Amino acid sequence: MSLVYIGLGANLDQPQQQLEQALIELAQLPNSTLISHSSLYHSKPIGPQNQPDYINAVALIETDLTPLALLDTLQQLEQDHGRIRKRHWGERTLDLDIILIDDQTINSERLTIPHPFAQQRSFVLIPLFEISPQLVFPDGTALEQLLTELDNDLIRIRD
Ligand code: A4P
Ligand code: MG
Repeated sequence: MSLVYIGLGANLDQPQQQLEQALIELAQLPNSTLISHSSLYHSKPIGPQNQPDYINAVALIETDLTPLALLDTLQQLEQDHGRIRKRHWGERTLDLDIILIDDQTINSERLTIPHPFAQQRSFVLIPLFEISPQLVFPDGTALEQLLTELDNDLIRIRD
């Protein structure tokens, strides 16, 4: 059994509804339980600026799936949301990133855990702080410390 934080993002095709639906689907993942999730947040795009603003959130699940089985399942969910991968860091109907798996570090061809950019991204860290303020990354960095170094440029839209 692993505790897994999942970052959700969307900026196309009614992104708020995409995320609300994705949270329902995460609650129905096989061999898994949805423990909690953050509010939804508006955020400015990181990467190419000529794309719509994002809606972001973070969810915490408990799962018996292996990391790669979980990745497969999440990628299938992205496909079900009609995701077309247009460009790196570009627009998408649903992006599901695995942020953390327990205190594991994974560097394989398909999976990097912790997610390589999580520690720099307010759209990950702020929702994460909402559900797990005491969280410490596997390298010993406290989430609370990261947030003191970061602008809070997110707007919370819903509980
Ligand atoms: N992969 C490796 N590690 C992971 C992981 N921890 N979780 C591999 C999920 N996938 C992981 O991902 C490409 C490959 O990464 C997968 O096949 C998997 O094997 P992708 O999401 O399909 O590729 P991408 O479109 O290039 O996106 P990438 O690199 O994942 O971009 P990000 O980091 O997801 O960023 N701005 C705001 N405000 N909010 C956002 O949510 N998101 C992005 C996308 C850019 N700007 C944003 C946001
Ligand atoms: Mg991704």
